[in-house]
Amino acid sequence: MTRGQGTFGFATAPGREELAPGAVLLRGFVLAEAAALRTAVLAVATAAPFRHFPTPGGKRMAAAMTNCGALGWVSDRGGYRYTANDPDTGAPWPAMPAVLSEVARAAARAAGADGFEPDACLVNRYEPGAAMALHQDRDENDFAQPIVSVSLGLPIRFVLGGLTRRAATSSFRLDHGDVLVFGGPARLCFHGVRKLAAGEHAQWGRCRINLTLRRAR
Ligand code: MD3
Ligand code: FE
Repeated sequence: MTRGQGTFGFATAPGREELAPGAVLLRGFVLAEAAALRTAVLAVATAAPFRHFPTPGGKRMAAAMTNCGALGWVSDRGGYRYTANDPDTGAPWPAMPAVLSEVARAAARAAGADGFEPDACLVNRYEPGAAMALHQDRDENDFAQPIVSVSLGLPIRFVLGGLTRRAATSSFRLDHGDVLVFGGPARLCFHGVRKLAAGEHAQWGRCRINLTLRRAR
């Protein structure tokens, strides 16, 4: 993949928007890989099916989830953590398909973070009505590593806050093929997504998929 390069703090290349310092939106960055990404996600979900994890508070996550890579993010009554094995089957999470690690590396590089090698990919599937409340991603070991998020399927409203829960928020539409990179000062920003609106996507049908690629350890 040949992609433009940039630096956190460098705001105005075409297709590249800096939403906040360190938060870079690459619109349409994976449109050329959409079919390969769909094949990869379907293969992962065949080996490790989507499920709704219980939350520590005893509800269930609105998004259905699965993982691939050496580590997977899980939730249960005991809290949030990364595991090497699927808690439903005991099997290791499926290996990360090459297209996912390649897209993550290229997107991080385009945002100014060279050498990103994710070891965990959380796959979130939203159906109409599902949302994700404002939260921070802080279950990883090294907050100097960026996070890359890939949106596929139906569009959704993404909410980006600041470093405290009470800080002001802004919202942005995420479309099929968009990629976000969160690094530097944005790595610990609060974020979430509003309820998915009904719709039908030509490739994905009535859902939105989000791939969150992280370096967990
Ligand atoms: C900002 N997923 O899985 S993606 C998550 O659309 C998660 O499924 C949402 O938040 C989704 O944890 C939001 C955008 C995103 C992902 C990680 C971030 C935004 C972020 C990490 C730091 C700051
Ligand atoms: Fe998150």
